[in-house]
Amino acid sequence: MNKRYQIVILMMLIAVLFIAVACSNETEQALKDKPEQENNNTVENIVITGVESGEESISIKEIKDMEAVTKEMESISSSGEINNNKVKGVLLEKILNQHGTSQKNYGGIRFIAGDGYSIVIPKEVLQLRDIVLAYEIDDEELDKKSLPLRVTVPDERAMYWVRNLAKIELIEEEILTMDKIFFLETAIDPLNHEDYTYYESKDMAVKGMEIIENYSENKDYKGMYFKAIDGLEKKEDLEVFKDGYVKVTGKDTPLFLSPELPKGMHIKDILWFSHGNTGYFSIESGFKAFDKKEIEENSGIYLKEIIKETDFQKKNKYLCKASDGYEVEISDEDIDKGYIYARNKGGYTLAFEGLQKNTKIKNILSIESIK
Ligand SMILES: Nc1nc2c(c(=O)[nH]1)N[C@H]1C(S)=C(S)[C@@H](COP(=O)(O)O)O[C@H]1N2
Ligand SMILES: [Mo]
Repeated sequence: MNKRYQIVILMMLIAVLFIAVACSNETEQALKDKPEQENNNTVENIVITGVESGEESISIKEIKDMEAVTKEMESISSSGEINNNKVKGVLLEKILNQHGTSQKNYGGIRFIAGDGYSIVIPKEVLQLRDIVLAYEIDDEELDKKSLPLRVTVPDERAMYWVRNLAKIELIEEEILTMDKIFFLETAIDPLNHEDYTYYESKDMAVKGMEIIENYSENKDYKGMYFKAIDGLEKKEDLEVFKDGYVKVTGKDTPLFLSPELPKGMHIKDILWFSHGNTGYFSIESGFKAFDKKEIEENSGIYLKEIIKETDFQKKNKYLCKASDGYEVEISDEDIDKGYIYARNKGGYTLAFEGLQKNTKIKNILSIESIK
């Protein structure tokens, strides 16, 4: 072998070594779900933000000195089981009344636990339910994980029963109607995909921030809303979403999750979510949630089902855009003829039953209501 060949082979070996090292680094750095966090049992005061004075703090002792209530209540577990509990504690409403306000005044209230868990109780639940900050359940002191208080909400899902309560955020109501929908599969395609290790599987995920920065119209709008295929509804804070990921390959997708969040905050099998006036709809989830129909030799779902499901703002005209910039304007009369199907070659098409071929939009990215 001559010298030149030896040098070439040596360089190739170095390159292979370099790639191998880079790859192993990458797998090491790949996002991974952390085991459940320890709870923080040092909570002595509950902080309440969003009150007129800005922020208040109430000690656990003060809460225990208030008038107690005892209530029998049911909760619904994530698998649909009903649990019966006798809870003793103080009504949230009593505490809020002391600060000159009521749970009915808010668009939502976020309960934040010492262990990193948090959840927004939405307006509809606040209007309807007596929320008790409990320090005894079934005539017993709380278990260690729940101390010092557990939020209890009758006849609602256990996800609202926040253990280890540390902070309460009162959220002002802000209403925006959704008038633009992005189709998630097309929308995320050009975004940066990161490796995400989910249990035993190596999947891909897109950072929440990327989605918001690229598509949301009101980027600072605080509240997000999620709806899953099974009907689960959930509100989440913009910041929590931006720091998290949407897993787009493998099990339970689209799945909202983050290595920093307790598993109870993950949202599996998302059908759609909204951020202010901007919605994001998963076509693949739509295929599971709605009946697929044979339409013009394709198997798809009607756009009107998506519009109905998402409570999309109806106007006189709709602008439909493809990922390559192709646009079609559709009248309110024709919009119900729209249907979406997966192309054999990949990607999704929006077509209109009985309309001309040029209204067919390959790689459908978005639809918006216009005047
Ligand atoms: N602090 C804290 N509270 C929490 C959670 C959590 O991870 N941390 N998980 C929630 C979820 S998702 C559910 S379903 C219930 C589970 O309650 P259980 O263990 O009493 O069944 O607690 C809720 N409260
Ligand atoms: Mo849960």
